[in-house]
Amino acid sequence: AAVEVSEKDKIIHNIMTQYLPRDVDSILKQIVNHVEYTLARTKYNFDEQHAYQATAYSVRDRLIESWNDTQQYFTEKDVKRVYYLSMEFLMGRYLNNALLNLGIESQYQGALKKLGFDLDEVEHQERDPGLGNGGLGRLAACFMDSLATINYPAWGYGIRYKYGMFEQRISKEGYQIEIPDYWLTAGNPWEIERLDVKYPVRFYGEIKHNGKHYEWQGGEVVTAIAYDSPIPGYDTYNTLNLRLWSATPASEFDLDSFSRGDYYSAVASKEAAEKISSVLYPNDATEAGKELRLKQQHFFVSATLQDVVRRFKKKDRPLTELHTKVAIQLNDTHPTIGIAELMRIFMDHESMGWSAAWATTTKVFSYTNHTVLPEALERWSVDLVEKLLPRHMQIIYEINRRHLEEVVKKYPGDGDKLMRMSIIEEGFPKMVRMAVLAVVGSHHVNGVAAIHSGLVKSRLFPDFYKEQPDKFLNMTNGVTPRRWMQSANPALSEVISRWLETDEWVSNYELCRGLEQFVDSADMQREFREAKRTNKKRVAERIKKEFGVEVSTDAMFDIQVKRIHEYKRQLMNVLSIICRYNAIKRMTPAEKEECVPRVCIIGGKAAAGYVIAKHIIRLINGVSKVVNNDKDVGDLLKVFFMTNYNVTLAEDIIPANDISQHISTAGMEASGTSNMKFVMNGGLIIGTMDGANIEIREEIGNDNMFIFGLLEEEIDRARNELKYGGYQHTDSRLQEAMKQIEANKYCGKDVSEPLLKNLQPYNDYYLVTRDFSSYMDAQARVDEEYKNQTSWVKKTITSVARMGKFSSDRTIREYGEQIWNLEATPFVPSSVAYKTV
Ligand code: GPV
Repeated sequence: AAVEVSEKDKIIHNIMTQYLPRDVDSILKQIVNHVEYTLARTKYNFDEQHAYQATAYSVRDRLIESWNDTQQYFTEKDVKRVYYLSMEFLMGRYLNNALLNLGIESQYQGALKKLGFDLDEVEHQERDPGLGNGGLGRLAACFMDSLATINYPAWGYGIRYKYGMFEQRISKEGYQIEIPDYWLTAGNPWEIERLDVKYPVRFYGEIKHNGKHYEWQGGEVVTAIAYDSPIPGYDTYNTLNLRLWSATPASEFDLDSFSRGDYYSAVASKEAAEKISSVLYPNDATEAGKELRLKQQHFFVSATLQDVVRRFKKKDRPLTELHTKVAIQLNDTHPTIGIAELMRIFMDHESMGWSAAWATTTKVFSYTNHTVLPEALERWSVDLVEKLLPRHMQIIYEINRRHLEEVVKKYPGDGDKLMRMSIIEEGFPKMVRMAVLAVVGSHHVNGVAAIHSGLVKSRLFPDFYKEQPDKFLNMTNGVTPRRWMQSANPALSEVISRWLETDEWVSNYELCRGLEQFVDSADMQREFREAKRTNKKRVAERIKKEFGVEVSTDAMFDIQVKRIHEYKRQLMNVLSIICRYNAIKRMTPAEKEECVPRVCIIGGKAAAGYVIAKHIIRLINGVSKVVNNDKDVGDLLKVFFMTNYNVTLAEDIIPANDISQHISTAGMEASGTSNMKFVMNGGLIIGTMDGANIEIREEIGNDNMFIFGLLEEEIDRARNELKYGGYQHTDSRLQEAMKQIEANKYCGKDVSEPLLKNLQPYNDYYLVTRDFSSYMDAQARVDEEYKNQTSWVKKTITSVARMGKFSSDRTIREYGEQIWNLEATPFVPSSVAYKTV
């Protein structure tokens, strides 16, 4: 379609026809310009932090060019867009990712070198924005990278928390300490503040009927302000947007309180508005149930939907067609209030009737479930929802009434079914089940790995599955090879590209299958091992610096990094480490000669209020201290708790893994995503038949994994056996370890008592004692196989070659085709309105 070109457009085009040039000297000039004009520093004397900021601004300039063109192009083509709504985006650092995606890393390296800086060091100046807890937030970030790379029209929407995930420190005694993460201290060069993009969001108040429709009035109003970050794709000009909302006082004034002469308290009450976007709830897979959390949810969802509807209405057409241009993905139930909010907008603002509003709403939303743990399923008390969002409560009741009416029609007299399928849980207090609302209001519901999607159908929503089997899908998670291989592991990436004679695998992972034909090549084996050694050396240096302990790169690097949670069973890992320690203490010199040295690395944060998880951290630190200082052990075993695990630390240590642990009780880890990253980086997995481990095994083969433990279908029975006394472990190694803990060898009884209590048969919900022997057997196989370094490296090569399924590009294509109905839309300059390359 031809685009009209105005005189003004022509004038602007004539003076700004060129994109920012990409040669070293131009880039150098752009950086120095930002030092002087943006940072207002002298260009003759600036430090690394300012070099970082100026570099970031210069990269941002480029992204703004492509961002503007991409968005204008999408609008011109009137494409359908997906909006990914997530309370968490764990983006990690931007700079290196942007340079690699734009393909200008070496030019920036050159420019900075001329200025006397090392790009690597400059990149290390960037703060890691921790706007998420763990897997769910990082998945959203990988998805944004793939959406951009595949050229899908998409936006991310979330919250711009002032305080992200807390910084973790460890006290002298080995306890976790939480420090607030004020990540904006030095500003954020990647965001663009849009003071003109703002929406009012209301809370509390009352409902009036004006004869035509309901109106929500009074209460409190805050303003949501947009902060945009451009998201570049790899090897494409397309640039997407991540829009995060920040809360500010509403501009409308409550004249009453001012005229009452209550000036100071009126101002103070305005200040309270900012609390809404001030802090990320640091809970992983447990539900907090706090009023402020529901406020956060409605705040970002309401602003987002107003923004989406405004964009749709720019073209003159009925809102009943919204679903033809808009798909909204709910990242877990956190944004589910949006289903009621869109209904409210349709009916109360746009005068739509219920049926039309509901038909459209259910064609717009789809919902991803990320856990079957009952304690993580969000439920809000009816009282709270009624108070905070009175109109939404009315609408939810009406959604439920109509929904249950259908159920009654089909199953007259089946009260149990009605109770199970109701959005409202009857009880004291009455609760709104957000997951049921999400299922009822969505056209598709998906789990995040095959086993998990099965459990979503069979355990969480069996009644719904029976009625609408096609509504339920599996979308196995994936991770982006750009950040997790190309950027995090340049050593291995270089080897892969050289053997494949292309670096196209970075956006087409399946090409890595081509590595398999060389698996017997001694050269390739050597190069894989050299890359591994490079990565282990870097981590060894980090350990030396942080702990003052030397570790050998010949040792097996064994890593478990993830949020600390009982179901992830870090406790089982540390118990096996204690057993390993005891075994080493008993070894003869000849046996020691045969023993494979291990460096055990554990990392992760415990939610501040999760007492047992914090005890586990304390135990790990206690074991670390005893083992690392025991002269008898020497190099054979070293144990480190890596503090403050985050995306940046993950990028550093994952490439160094020989083996990684994904050992959740079967059925409890929905997918896991680090399991994928570890294998892509040339390591093997010891793990249970849980989450995506199962599909990884399917892809890379049973010989390339160390699988152990009960299967999901065996768990209920085993739990009952433990609980009612039919089973008691007899593993003498475990008995010895537990005795030592009981004798407070590793930590005080404040920690050892509650931990041991949890391991008693009637309390061992996570089946640590039940899976223990099988786990130890698997560990023995790991030791044995590691002795044959040739066969080991061959396993890692084969595994890297076969991991294509777990690229988030594959995942996002499946969402695009099966749920969102999107078309890839690469930018094509189609009119004079765009600049020329
Ligand atoms: I629900 N997950 C998370 O990180 N936070 C949450 O609040 C919830 C789930 C995780 C699951 O625990 C992982 O198994 C999964 O891989 C990840 O979400 C992404 O789907």
